Amino acid sequence: MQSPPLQWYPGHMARAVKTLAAHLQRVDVVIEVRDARIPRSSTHPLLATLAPTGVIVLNRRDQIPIPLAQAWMAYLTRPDRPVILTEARQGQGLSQLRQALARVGQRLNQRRQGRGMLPRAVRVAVVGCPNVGKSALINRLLGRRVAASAPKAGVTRQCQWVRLGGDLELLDTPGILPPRLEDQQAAIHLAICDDISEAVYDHYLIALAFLERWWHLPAQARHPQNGLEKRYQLRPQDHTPAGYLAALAEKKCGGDLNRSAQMVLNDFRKGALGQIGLELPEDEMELEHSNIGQN
Ligand SMILES: Nc1nc2c(ncn2[C@@H]2O[C@H](COP(=O)(O)OP(=O)(O)OP(=O)(O)O)[C@@H](O)[C@H]2O)c(=O)[nH]1
Ligand SMILES: [Mg+2]
Repeated sequence: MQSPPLQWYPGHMARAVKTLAAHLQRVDVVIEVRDARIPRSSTHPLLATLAPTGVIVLNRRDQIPIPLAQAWMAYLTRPDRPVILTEARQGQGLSQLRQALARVGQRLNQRRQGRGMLPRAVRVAVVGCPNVGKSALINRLLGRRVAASAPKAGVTRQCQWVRLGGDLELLDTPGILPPRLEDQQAAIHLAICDDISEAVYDHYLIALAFLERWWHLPAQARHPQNGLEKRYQLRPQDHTPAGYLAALAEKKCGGDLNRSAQMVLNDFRKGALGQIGLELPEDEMELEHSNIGQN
C-alpha cells in the first residue's frame, strides 16, 4: 500500500530555523544530536549550511545493538568531527562529550590569549531533529533539569541559553526538520521513531513500514533476533509483515488493525521489541557509491 507523502513544517519550526541561524553565528561549536536508530534520517540537510557540525552525538545508544553503534561511529567519525555515543536519560557517554567540549574550550582560549583577550566560556549549540534527546542531554550535562524533555516531538519551542559553571554555555534549540520531507524513506523512519508529530501520519502505514523494514534487517541490526516473537508469541516466519499485523490484531486487539499498529509502534519506541537499528552504514555507503556513479 502506498502511503501519502508525509509533510511536517509547523510555524514554530519555520521561526526556529530563522532564530537558530542568528544564534549559530555566536557559537563556537555545534553538537548535532542524532537518533542512533536512524543516524541517516535524523540529520538535517540545512544544518550543514547553517553551521559546520563540530561533534556528532549518536543518542539512544541503549536502543540499538552495540556492534551496530560501533559501526556507525567508525563510519561517521572524521579527524575534525568526533562522534560520541550517548544515552541521555542515564547520562552514559557524557564524560567523552565533556572532554571533547573541554578541548574546544582550550583551543578557543589559547587563541584568545594569543590576541590578548580574556578567557571566556565555550558557547555550544545543541541541534537536531525533534525528539532525539537534545534537552535530555543538556539536563544531563548540567546535572539538573533546566530544559523540558518529554517523549514526543516538538517539546522545545524556543532557543534557550543555559550556563554550566564558568566554562560552558549551552544553547538548547527546538528540533528542526527540512521544510519538505523530500526523502520519503527518511520521513517514514522519523515517524517510526516518533521524531515527527503523530498528527501527520497514519499509524497503520507506519507500523507496516516498520515491520517491512524489520523483516529485512540483518542480524547485526537486531538484538535479540526474535524480539517480535518474544513479545507477541507470534512467529514472524509464518507471516508477511501485513499478515503479521493482522494476526496480531486478531490475537491481542479484537481484530482492530489500528490498535495493533499503535501497539507495535509503542513497543518499538519503548524498546520492548529489543534493540533495533533501522539504518545501517552499509546502505549509506552503497548510496554514496551509486551517486558517484551517476555524476
Ligand atoms: N531510551 C532513551 N530515551 C531517551 C534518550 N535520550 C532521551 N530520551 C527520551 O526521549 C524523549 C525525548 O527527549 P527530549 O530531550 O525531549 O528530546 P528533544 O530532542 O529535546 O526534543 P524536542 O525538544 O521535541 O526537539 C524523552 O522522553 C527522553 O527521556 C536515550 O538515550 N535513550
Ligand atoms: Mg527539546
